[in-house]
Amino acid sequence: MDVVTLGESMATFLPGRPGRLADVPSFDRAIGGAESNVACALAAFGHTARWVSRVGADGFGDHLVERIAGYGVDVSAVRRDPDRPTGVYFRTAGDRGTGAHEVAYYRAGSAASAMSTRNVDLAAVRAARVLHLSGITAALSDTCLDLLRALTAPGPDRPLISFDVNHRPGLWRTAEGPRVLLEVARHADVVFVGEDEAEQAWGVTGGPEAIRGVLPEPGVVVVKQGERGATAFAGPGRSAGADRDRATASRPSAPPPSGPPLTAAPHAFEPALRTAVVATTGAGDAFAAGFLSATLRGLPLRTRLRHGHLFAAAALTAPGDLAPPPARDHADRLAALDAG
Ligand code: KDG
Repeated sequence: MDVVTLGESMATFLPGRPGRLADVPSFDRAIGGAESNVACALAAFGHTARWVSRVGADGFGDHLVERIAGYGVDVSAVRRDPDRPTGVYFRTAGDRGTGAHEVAYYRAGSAASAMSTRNVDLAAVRAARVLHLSGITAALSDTCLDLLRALTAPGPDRPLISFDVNHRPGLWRTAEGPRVLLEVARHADVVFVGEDEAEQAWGVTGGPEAIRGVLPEPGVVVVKQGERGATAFAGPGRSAGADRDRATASRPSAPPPSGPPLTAAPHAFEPALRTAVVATTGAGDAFAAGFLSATLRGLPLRTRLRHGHLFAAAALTAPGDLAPPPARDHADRLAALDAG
């Protein structure tokens, strides 16, 4: 597998019209889940991707597994829980970053929230060049947090760990969330975090450099700066330069890394693309997928950011979380264009 992702997915109900949850009369069923979103985008782009999770033995569980498999994602390690339901959530149309955004989760006690080191196939999770995780899992339950800690612990069979902070204040049952997210992020090799998210969670206000300052260990830190763009730092973290080598190793069909070594580009900024935004939810997952795809292909840091933006632009123009990324040859041509 190129990539394995692990996390909860939910039946997602998208509003039929703008307005408060209290006023919206009808919703369309879709699928949501940060980690399965990443797997779907990568599989749609031609990578091998597996999503690992637990869902209920119910219709929404069937729907999630069938839809995610429909993107070409391997779902063979998804387990059904006969006693716990599949999680569900409703959201409004407003932007996540604004006060107009409302989310109603019905996921406490869900099948995925009971994930643990004992009921998840750890070998299937680790059998990848990249394992993508997110801070949402840390918030679901103590057993999920233990699982996350086990997967991010140093070890000989550890794949490259990608971690999207995904701070969801509404999910945390304690005030420990920000501290736990920082702890887990420090154990990862590639970290994605929003500039606004870092301020909200950790009180870091000094921009990308200051965020890198609180996350010196990961080989790569990507700071997403909303519609302005994104900044990536590579090295001198714990795995400087090693991320690309580990991610591209043992892939017979992968072209040899063609860009300069990461240490030649210790950081890079790329502006975001201008798009007619329909809904921002899922754009961060798409960005992570694009960046990871380019990492797997051994592309230089700036090109990774460009692929992140290209994938995100596709998701931004769809009402749900997911939109297929551009075809690979098209994305490569677009990523090679110089702005201006
Ligand atoms: O990134 C999109 C996700 O936030 C959405 O699909 C729902 O996974 C989700 C969550 O837990 O918020």
